[in-house]
Amino acid sequence: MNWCGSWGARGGRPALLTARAAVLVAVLAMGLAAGACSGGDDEVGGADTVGGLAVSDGWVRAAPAAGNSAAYMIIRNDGPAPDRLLAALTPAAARVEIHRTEMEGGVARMVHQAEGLEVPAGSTVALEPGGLHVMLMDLVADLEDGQTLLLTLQFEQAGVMTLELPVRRSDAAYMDMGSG
Ligand SMILES: [Cu+2]
Repeated sequence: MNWCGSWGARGGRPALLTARAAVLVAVLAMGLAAGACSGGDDEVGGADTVGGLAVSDGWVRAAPAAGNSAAYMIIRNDGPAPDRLLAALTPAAARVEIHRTEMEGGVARMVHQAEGLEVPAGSTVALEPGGLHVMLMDLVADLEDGQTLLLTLQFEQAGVMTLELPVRRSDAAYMDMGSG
């Protein structure tokens, strides 16, 4: 049993109201401590895994300090039950939300996915430019091409997974930045 993945089960459904801030701090601390988990035993075929979930092809858009950025990845649920990405956090940004970019009358609009992001059993959910993304707001430092960013994902069933994502320059992701 891998304690990285077992945290979610012990904590139940943690990211709720009054306990939310404290839990997120705990998740961050655990996520950082668990950094080795994502690159060690849990890495299978280039994907990071926790429970029945596998995350691959992750990257983050380069952006300047105090600005916004977005993280992208492929989440695959090989388990028998649906799961849900509830929250994410990184030491590199003051605030992190799950967003979906939608086109409305030719204008890109970002919609906060307050209920999180469902990953149905036996399916793959793609976070990619112009669609779903993990929004990183108020960056505490420049995110430069070639750097690595730690991103902790909190799933309802599978628990917590910390990814090391490469930072890349990209023009394709501009509509996910919320810059008018
Ligand atoms: Cu966004």
